[in-house]
Amino acid sequence: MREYSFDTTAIHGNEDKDQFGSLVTPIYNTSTFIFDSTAQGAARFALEEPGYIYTRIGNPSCIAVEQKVAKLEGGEAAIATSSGMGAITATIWTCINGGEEIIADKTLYGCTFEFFEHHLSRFGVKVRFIDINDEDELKSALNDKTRIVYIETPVNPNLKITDIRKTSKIAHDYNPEIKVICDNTFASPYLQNPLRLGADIVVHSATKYINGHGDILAGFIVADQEMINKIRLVGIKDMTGASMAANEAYLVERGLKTLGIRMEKHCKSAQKVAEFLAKSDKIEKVFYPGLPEHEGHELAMEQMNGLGGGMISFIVKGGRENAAKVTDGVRLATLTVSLGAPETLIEHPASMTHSPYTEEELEAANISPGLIRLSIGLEDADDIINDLSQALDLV
Ligand code: LCS
Repeated sequence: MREYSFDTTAIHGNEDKDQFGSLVTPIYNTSTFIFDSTAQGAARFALEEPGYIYTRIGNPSCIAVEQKVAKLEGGEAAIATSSGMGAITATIWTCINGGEEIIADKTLYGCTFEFFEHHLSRFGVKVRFIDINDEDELKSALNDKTRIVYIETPVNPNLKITDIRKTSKIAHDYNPEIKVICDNTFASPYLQNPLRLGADIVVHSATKYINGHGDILAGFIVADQEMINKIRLVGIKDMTGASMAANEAYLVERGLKTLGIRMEKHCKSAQKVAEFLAKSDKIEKVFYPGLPEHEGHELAMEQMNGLGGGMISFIVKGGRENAAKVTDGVRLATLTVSLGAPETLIEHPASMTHSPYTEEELEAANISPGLIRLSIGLEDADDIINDLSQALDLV
């Protein structure tokens, strides 16, 4: 499916050039597309003739970047969405009915958790939150109502690693119709391709590494052609309307061209910063898949292209109060949520990204009150280390 290497595909992986031979995909700022005749309009609506209809269903700027992301993930097709939550909700709404069930890990991005725990339940969908790495727990949660097994690896915010191949096999052995959905935001397609490991659908917040510049919201869904057609016509067209706009597609395609070189630097610097943090006597525990002491280290190295990613979490000794001394004390790192930007970002998950979790749910999800999350940027690693070092001195 991918003719060239990752970096080459990120630059050349779109199939159509415009009639002027533009090097860069133009921004097709149009909400709708003109039909030559009523018969042609009818044929397009009936999906009997290829061609554009209306930007909510497809736009040439979006199709160009969809083709690239599909190839980079090893999927047949992709949909560009207005945000990561747009990708997640459009996919779930397409694949689930009232009375059916989803199995997910107890630890997830806060808004995904909130959607699963507090909103899907209003429509009669039950979500079973388990430790997805516990094989027995997974096997006993599977039943004839299960339609989706949902994983996020490395997980937001504590970088737990899930074995995509093993989890997909257990789900599909139970029932081949179950859709295994993997949120690949933290790894990016540069480090990990869940579809190649047995997952059925990949979702992304492209707000993060894929766009990589912290300036827009964006998302992607990648799967086989049949599933993508279904999600486009149900989850996107009718149930969420969460399509990507042409301006955003332009920026995402521009950012995507440098994903490979950016990820190399994010990972190299994160490894160095994690090794520094692991030596600090102010820190109780560091979570970084590239550290040999990380619980999922070996699996991560195998599943994630031998690299640990750009995200680090750590628990400061002394809980929430001392954590705030660090998050308030940094000078170079920026106190904000989100991740995957050129700037190093720092946040406190228990009070920010994971605030939808109750105290008990935070504990069950292994999100300690003293946990700090770092998105390592593209600055010089020594400058990031010096900054964290002076902030830890305040504890
Ligand atoms: N999936 C993961 C793993 C995420 O981390 C996020 C956002 C989303 C999906 C949703 O993407 P969005 O709609 O924002 O594009 N994560 C955020 C975070 O950790 N801080 O701010 C947003």
